[in-house]
Amino acid sequence: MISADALRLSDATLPSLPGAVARPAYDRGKTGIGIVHIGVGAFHRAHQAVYIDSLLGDEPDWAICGVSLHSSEVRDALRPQDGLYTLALLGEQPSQRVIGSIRELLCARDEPAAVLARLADPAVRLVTLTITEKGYCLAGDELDFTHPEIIHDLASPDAPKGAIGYIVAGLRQRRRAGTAPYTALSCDNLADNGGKLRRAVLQYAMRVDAELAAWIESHVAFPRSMVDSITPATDHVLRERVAAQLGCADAWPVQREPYAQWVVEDNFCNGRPAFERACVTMSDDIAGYDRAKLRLLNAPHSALAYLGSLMGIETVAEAMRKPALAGFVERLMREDIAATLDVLQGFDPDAYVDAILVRFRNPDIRHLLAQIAWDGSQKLPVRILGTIVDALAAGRRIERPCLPVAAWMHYVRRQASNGVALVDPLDETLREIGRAMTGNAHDDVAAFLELDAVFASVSTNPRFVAALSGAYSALGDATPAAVVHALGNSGDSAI
Ligand code: CS2
Repeated sequence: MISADALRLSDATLPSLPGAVARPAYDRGKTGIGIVHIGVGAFHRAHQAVYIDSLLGDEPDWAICGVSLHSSEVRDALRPQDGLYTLALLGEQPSQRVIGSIRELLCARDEPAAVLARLADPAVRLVTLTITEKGYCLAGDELDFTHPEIIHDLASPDAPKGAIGYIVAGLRQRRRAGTAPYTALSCDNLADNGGKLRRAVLQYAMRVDAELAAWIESHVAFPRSMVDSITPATDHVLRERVAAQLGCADAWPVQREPYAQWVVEDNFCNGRPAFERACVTMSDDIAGYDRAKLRLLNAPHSALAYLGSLMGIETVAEAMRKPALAGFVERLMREDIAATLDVLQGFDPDAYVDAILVRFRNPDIRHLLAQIAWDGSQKLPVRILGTIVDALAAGRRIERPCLPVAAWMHYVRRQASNGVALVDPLDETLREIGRAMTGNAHDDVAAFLELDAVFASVSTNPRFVAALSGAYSALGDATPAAVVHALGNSGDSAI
C-alpha cells in the first residue's frame, strides 16, 4: 500500500527520485504553454504528451495545457503534482519516465473562463484533441444537430460544454481580437479525423455566425493524424509499482507498450513544433496510414473484445493464447482486411500484421477486453464496416468480418440480460434492444439494423443482411463452446 503520508511526485520531489527513473531534461520553469489539449486521458498522457516532452528542451514554447471537458479527476490528481506523472513502458525491460510537458490542468466544467482564456491566448498556436469517436457528435460524417451537447452549445456559444463548441468559441474570440487562429489537430482513431473535425467545426460555426465560418474555412488548418500505442487503463497494480519505484506517490501514472507511432499531416496554420525531432512521421498522405491502422489493429482488437468476452476471456494476451481466436483474427487480418487496403509506398501488409500480432501477444500487458469493448456503436463503423463495404463492392466474401459484428450483438444481449450497464453513447437504446432479443436471427438482426448511426452504410444490402444473420446464428447460444465452433467454421462457406 502507498502510505498516506508518502511523499508526492512534484517539481520539489523530482530531484530526489532514484536515478533509474528518467525525468525531464529541461527546465520546466522556462517552458511556455503553446498547446491546449482537450481530453487529457491516459492515451494523451502516454502518447502525444511524451513526444512533446522529448521536444521541450529545444522548443520550450510548446508545453501543454491539458483540459478535461467534464470530469475533474485528472486535474485533481495531477495539479498537486505540478502536472507531473509517470509513464511506465511495459515489456521485457520495463522502464519509468516522469513526463513534464503538461504545465497546466483545467476542468472546463468547473473553470470555463480559464479554458476560454487559454484558447484566446496568442501564445497558444495548436489545439489538439483525444475525445474519442463520440466526442465529435457526428451522425455519419455530418455534425449531429440533434445531439444534446450541440443543441446546448448552439444556444449559448460563448459558454459551451463540448469540444466542437470550445474550438469554435476560441476561434471566435481570436477573430474578434485580431489574433491569428490556432491549428486544430485531431488525434482520435477515426478515418480522416482532420476532415471530420473540420466539417463538424464548419457546420457548427455556420449556425453561430456565417462570417466566422468563412474565416475558419479560409484560415484554420485541420491536419489529419494517425496515432498508435496500446495503452491499458491505469490500475492499482500500476499505482503500487510506480510508488515503489519512485519512492513517492503518483496519483495517476499511465502505462503503455514500448511501441508508439504518430503520423501527422504537415498542414499547420500558425507554426508547429519540430515534430520530426521526436520521431513523429510528417506526411502528406495520412489516408493510407489511418486506414491500415484502424482496419488491421483496431478491428481485430474489437473482434477479440467481443468474441473473447463471450468466451469468458479477460485480456488481449490471454485471447491470443486461444488458438481458435488467434487463428481467426489472423485470417481476418491477412485474408479479409489486407485485401481492402490501398498499397502505400513501402508498406508491407504482412510485416505490419506480424508486428501487430506480436504486440497483441505481449505477456507484460494486461489490456482488458472490457476496455476495448466500450463504445461499440461508435467503433464498429469506423473499424470494420468499411472493410465489409469494400468487400461487398469488390464481390468478395464478407462472412468472416461479419462474425465480430454478430458477436457484438450477442454481447449486447448478454450484458442486458445480466443487468450489466454498457459503456456506450447508445447505452439506453442498446439495453432496450438487448432485452427484447430472443435469439431469433431474423428479428434480432433487424432490430440492430435500425441503428442508422451504426449500420446506415450497409443495412439495406441483402448480402450483408444474410451474412450477418448467418454469423449471428453461427454463434448459437454464444457459450464459449459455441463461439469456438463458429470461429473454426468461419470462412468455410461462401456467402
Ligand atoms: C483499442 C485502442 O480501446 C480500443 O478500442 O482498440 O485504444 C488501441 O489500443 C489503440 O488505438 C492502439 O493504438
